[in-house]
Amino acid sequence: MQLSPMNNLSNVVERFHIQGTVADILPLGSGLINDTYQVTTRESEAPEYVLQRINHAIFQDVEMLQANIEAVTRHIRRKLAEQGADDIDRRVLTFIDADNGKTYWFDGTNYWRVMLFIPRAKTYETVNPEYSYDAGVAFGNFQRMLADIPDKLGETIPNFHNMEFRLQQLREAVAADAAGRVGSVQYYLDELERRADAMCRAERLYREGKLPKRICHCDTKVNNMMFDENGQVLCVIDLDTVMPNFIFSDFGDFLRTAANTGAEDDQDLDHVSFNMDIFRAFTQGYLEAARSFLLPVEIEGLPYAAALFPYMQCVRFLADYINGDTYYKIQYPEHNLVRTRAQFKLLHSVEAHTAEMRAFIAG
Ligand code: GN1
Ligand code: MG
Repeated sequence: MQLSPMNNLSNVVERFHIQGTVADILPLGSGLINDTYQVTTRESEAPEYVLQRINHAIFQDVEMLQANIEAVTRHIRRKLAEQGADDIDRRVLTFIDADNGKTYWFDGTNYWRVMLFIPRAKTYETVNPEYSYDAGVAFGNFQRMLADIPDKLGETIPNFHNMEFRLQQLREAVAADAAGRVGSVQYYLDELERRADAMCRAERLYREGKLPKRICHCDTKVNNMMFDENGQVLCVIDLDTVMPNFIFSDFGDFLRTAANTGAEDDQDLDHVSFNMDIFRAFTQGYLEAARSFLLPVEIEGLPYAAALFPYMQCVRFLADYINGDTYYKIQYPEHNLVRTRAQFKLLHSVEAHTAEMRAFIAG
């Protein structure tokens, strides 16, 4: 990434209409795309903030990105107010205006945004079944609240969770072999191709008019949910990818991260497996919140969704490895290959539980 002309982060924050004066700016979180910082303020009565550099190579239409996020947070805020919810500033993100009257600032090189830091809240990389149940309810409610959003949301990353498109990208990566790595990953390529048809089922059902798109979060990693000091879900964060999609996205991506007994990039594959207790708890919560608006084809497709997301992530990590690591942040040279292996192991474990998942859903 190029150095910014306003490399001094506090100069960036000063472009936004924050209360108080900046004390410190520290790295925050573990996202693979944007750069995130916590901004503390000197005055005890002033709130703290989150500063983010938007990854503009990935989110190319920042105007659309922020318009989506503003529409979503506005709508959720209104729903919460109608429900008489308290503590609304901790239940939905609040974006701060910049000098240009927008919720982002372009410094000539980078795009930035600032939001309120949610105090006394936590994210987790792993959760127990009780938290998973709550997360299921929360993501179900998130989709339900957004079902009647009046604004038309754009696709901030076109074809983001389109499996056919992701496979095409992998095949293009293989054909180009830019980093000379294809020879060493043939086993994974074969295994992925063997499942390709089955995994593109959602796109086929959509073309046949049988499967709808709804407003989804599309990045329901377990660490994108905030919990309060009592373990209650406060809100869903990381709204960059909120867009119309199949509900499979939100269901599948949560389980990909939360039901994995290992890490997304675990080097020890013995750690990685699919935890059915988390599956059952999350599914129960999700269906309690979402059953009223889901179609049978969506409910029946939930076990497929549980497999689709480790599969899709495998395809995306492997394509990035083959391309020479141009998309995801990596910490060491083989990181994307390690991620691919771990996601593939998870996929295997999900596949072994297909019948059990179906039985649970048929209930
Ligand atoms: C990225 O930014 P982060 O870490 O929440 C990615 C997701 C992947 C995830 C894999 C815009 O999410 O789609 O599932 O990494 N976001 C984008 O960990 O590509
Ligand atoms: Mg995130």
